[in-house]
Amino acid sequence: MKLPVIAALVTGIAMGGLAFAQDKDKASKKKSEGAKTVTVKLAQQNKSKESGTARLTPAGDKTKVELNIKGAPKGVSQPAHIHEGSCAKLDPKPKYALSNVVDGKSSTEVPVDIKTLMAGNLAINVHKSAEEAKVYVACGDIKGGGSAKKASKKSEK
Ligand SMILES: [Cu+2]
Repeated sequence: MKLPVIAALVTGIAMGGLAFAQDKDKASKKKSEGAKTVTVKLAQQNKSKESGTARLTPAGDKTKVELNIKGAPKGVSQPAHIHEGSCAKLDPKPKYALSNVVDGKSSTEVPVDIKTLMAGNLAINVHKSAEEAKVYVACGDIKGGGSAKKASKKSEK
């Protein structure tokens, strides 16, 4: 006669745990709401013929930054950063370091949420090489790159 009671109790605990898990799931979803993936266009600089995109994907209080550069020289490691300022007027001191672009690709998780990135006066740039870091080859202002229209530019790859 005791068994059904225990069974009910166990089920209750299990369901309680499930509900808790779902709540947690909802909470984390809510947190990232309104913070969607943003694509920033990177334009060539100094006639580099290198251009492409930076995709910013929210990852909680961090942001994944993926660079895709067309026309990047093969096998060359190109430094990339997020700087304060705009491409027209860049603070030469990097604000956040990104992984070097190699063969046109770079992926980094920066320790700042996407809203902060979008709200800041920031730009993403790529340098020619470690030796010629002073030469900028591509740049994009994060601000203004966040329009929904730009996200539909998938044809570029
Ligand atoms: Cu830089």
